[in-house]
Amino acid sequence: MQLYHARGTLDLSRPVVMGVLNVTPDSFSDGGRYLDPQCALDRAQQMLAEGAAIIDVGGESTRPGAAPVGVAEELSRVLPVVRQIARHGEAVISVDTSQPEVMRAVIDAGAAMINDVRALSLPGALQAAAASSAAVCVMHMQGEPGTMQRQPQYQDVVSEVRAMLIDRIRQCVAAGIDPARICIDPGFGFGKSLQHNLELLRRLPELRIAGHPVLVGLSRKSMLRQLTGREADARLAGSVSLATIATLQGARIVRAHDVAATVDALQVATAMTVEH
Ligand code: 7PM
Repeated sequence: MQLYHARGTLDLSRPVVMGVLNVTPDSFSDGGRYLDPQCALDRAQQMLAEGAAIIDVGGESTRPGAAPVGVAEELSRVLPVVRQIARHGEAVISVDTSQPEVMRAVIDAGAAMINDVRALSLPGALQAAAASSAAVCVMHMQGEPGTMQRQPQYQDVVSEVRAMLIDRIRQCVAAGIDPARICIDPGFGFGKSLQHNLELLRRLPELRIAGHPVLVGLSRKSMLRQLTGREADARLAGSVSLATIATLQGARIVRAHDVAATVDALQVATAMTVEH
């Protein structure tokens, strides 16, 4: 399996790690540390050395209850960082954004992929992605970041997430996005209770849609507080366990803060599933 992006193709015959680079002042796990482009570049290079295949740069905090960020503010955080990383070589850069203006600017600056937790639903977002050759990650979310965790409800979380993703893929393709550029994500923690998250993980194979790699983000998420009682800075073991499980369930891209440990886990899981 492969994913086409603006700078080439990503080989997904084995699962890969997408390293998280938060350039927000208030991000829950590494707040403010990588607002400076040089610090961000150092961190990106460290994650690449640890085996990350993609660097995911995010300038809008999607934390439940977070205040929305203006486009100008988001651009001023993200663009210098994308430029700096792109200038230094071959990293596959993904940008976590919902704003078409940000999409156009970062793709111009060298980003290869758009990771939109709103699944290209803002006006102009589908068109902005279609006008480029960037890969897109289409994620499921119920509600909006500010309120999504209040009372998430589903009849059948897996079939509802699957139906939404199929519908979104169709709209992406109708807008002119090559299907080979689209990956899908159930959106763990985005309008989901612990039971919903666990059911999605248990039934992840049912979410496979032919030709579209599955991306998962489980790293340090609050489901690990519910499962282990631990705060965000002590969820490494839980995160690595979830990454391993997701890989065994068919995920091809694993979004993670702790790249080295997650790469090891994926290598171990892959050794069992892929012939050596
Ligand atoms: C609070 C809640 C803070 C959630 C941070 C987060 C995903 C993502 C994020 C994901 C994709 C985090 C998240 N999560 N993009 N961006 N999939 N595609 O844990 O699950 O970093 S933000």
